[in-house]
Amino acid sequence: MPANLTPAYHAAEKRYRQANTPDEKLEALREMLAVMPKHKGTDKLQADIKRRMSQLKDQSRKAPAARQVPMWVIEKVGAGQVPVIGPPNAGKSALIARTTHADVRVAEYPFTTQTPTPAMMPFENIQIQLIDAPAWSEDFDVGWLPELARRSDACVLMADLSDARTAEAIAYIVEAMEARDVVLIGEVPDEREGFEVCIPTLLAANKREAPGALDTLLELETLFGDRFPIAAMSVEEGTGIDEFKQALFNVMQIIRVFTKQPHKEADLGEPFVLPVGSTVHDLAGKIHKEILANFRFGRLWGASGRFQGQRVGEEHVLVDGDIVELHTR
Ligand SMILES: Nc1nc2c(ncn2[C@@H]2O[C@H](COP(=O)(O)OP(=O)(O)O)[C@@H](O)[C@H]2O)c(=O)[nH]1
Ligand SMILES: [Mg+2]
Repeated sequence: MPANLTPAYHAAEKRYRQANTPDEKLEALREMLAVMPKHKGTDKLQADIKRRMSQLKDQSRKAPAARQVPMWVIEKVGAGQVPVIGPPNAGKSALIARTTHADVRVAEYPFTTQTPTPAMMPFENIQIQLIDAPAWSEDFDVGWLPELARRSDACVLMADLSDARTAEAIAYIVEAMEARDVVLIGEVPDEREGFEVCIPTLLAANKREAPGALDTLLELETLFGDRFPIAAMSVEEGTGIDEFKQALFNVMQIIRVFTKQPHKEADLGEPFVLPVGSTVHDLAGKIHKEILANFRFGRLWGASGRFQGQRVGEEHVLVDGDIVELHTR
């Protein structure tokens, strides 16, 4: 049932999501509860907010000196920002070292990576910004990782198939993220309920050549196959890497669109990257606001057209690989 939440509620919810301390969070939750319409459609949300409030109160009783969590904000470049998260030793840094030109440390011992390190991974005609993140486990809580994930375009969750208990480690991370309102999921639902943020996520199952890996992979498929697409690979042997890149691109739900000028060849160099479902209007806006303001019509070559060179309006929905000629006044 639609809850018909007010702008005041959404403003308070935004404050909640951006709050840095438990006190700020509590304050924002109080406000959300106060301004929200109280009817059947919001019962679940009200209960949810009350539960979070009591959790926060519990927490602050246990740890009176709430420590500040350091924040990392990494400038987004390329087609999307994608942290690679997972338990220690899964091969997160090894994957980044193999797929990008970055010089990241790969080590036998856990917790080598302490700060997030961005690196560009080429995929066909685009670059995806991977972030090497610290390991996260029950014994080593990285408070700012959910914040990094929340601001990202997608996540890679990496499991270690050489570890028979990797499914537990993955479940721990998924739950710990969810407790901080970050829902890692393969396909983000259209209708969002509550105030969590859903981040499209690929489960990367590394070390598939290791002894016992197949059993562990089957367990992951049973437990998480409905929730995430799974890409099995061996970074060390260099197998499954191309499939991993393709699977990540699919999870990101983006399309690549090219533009051309009238009577000229299309520029098939660097595409414009847009979310799935974007229109000619969105493309024009991304190029220049003057093009948007003076837009007359487009001509389209590609899979979304009925025929090549078809005339299209602003509302035409584009697909991956489309070429668009924009005509302005
Ligand atoms: N057997 C095997 N070992 C791997 C593979 N990929 C990485 N490793 C090893 O796993 C260890 C941890 O790798 P690292 O990238 O530092 O893990 P991180 O903690 O997740 O960043 C290193 O000794 C790597 O050489 C793989 O595909 N197979
Ligand atoms: Mg590492």
